[in-house]
Amino acid sequence: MSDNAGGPLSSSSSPELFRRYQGNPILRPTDWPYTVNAVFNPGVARLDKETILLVRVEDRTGLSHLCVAYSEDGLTGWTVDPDRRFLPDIDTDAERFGVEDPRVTLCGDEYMIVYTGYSSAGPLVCLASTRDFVSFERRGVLMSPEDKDAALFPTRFGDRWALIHRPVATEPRHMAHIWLSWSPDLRHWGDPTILLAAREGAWWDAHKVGLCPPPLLTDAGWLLLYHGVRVTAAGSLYRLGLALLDADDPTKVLARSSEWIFGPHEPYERSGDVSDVVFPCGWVVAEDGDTLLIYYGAADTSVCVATASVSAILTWLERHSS
Ligand code: BMA
Repeated sequence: MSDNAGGPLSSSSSPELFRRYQGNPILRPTDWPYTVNAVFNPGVARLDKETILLVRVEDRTGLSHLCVAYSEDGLTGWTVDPDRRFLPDIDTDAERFGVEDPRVTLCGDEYMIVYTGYSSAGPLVCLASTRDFVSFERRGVLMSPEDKDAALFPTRFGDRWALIHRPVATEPRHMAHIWLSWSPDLRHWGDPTILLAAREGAWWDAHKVGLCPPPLLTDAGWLLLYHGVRVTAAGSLYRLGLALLDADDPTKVLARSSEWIFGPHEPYERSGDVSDVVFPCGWVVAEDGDTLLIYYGAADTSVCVATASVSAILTWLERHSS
């Protein structure tokens, strides 16, 4: 399977946008100081000149928790810190089967971590906050099941917070679209609208779409990276596409890529606990203001990173929007 398949018109586009780091995977289960099954889908933040990954760790019960790994340059020299962990509160139903896939947004001086709680009724959206990734404050359940792939914008719009999330509809055919909801206080959510609908038929993002990292403000608007799932005879294929929202009114979709721009290709993405999955939950912009480092889970097994140029992405999106 290739991430650059497509007609001649697309040959100059997708492959160059995201570049895999040659040292991938940057973190594997064997890097953990305790027994784990898989490490993947990390959220990311910058704190005190360090890149902090909040890695989803699936242990050998099958349940997941979150654990910090940090590095100075965001690529090499990772230290796994078992003293900085966010463990599921198994006494609450919301996190009964673990916590998964964190997306971290810096809101003022607090990091807001929107994560999936795996409840007895299925996945739901939870919020916790931290200033240091040592102590965490749980701020409650934001969306009831089934809902996941959620993240906050870093700023309010007027006097309301906005959350991107992904509920699953029962009709038609369990389609899963990306939605936007609003809140005055980060507790009570309403005014939901569909932001990006899953496409249909043979499209790469037919059936299911979900937000990847939190929205990133650029000169052209809010940049979104999202995953699209196509169900094939061999299983689900997770690939990535781009969209752009209006800077002042994020309900307005200015652009959406027609092609996927990144997909499973390397052996560590094609084979693992769940094959053919690339699943980013976080990105950071480097000091040059243009280089993006995108952190993703590969095949639900290891942590990888790819780089891209924000300006190149925006130029490409202008030409390849449907
Ligand atoms: C999604 C999420 C991710 C996972 C992906 C592929 O639904 O649960 O955590 O990486 O499936 O298995």
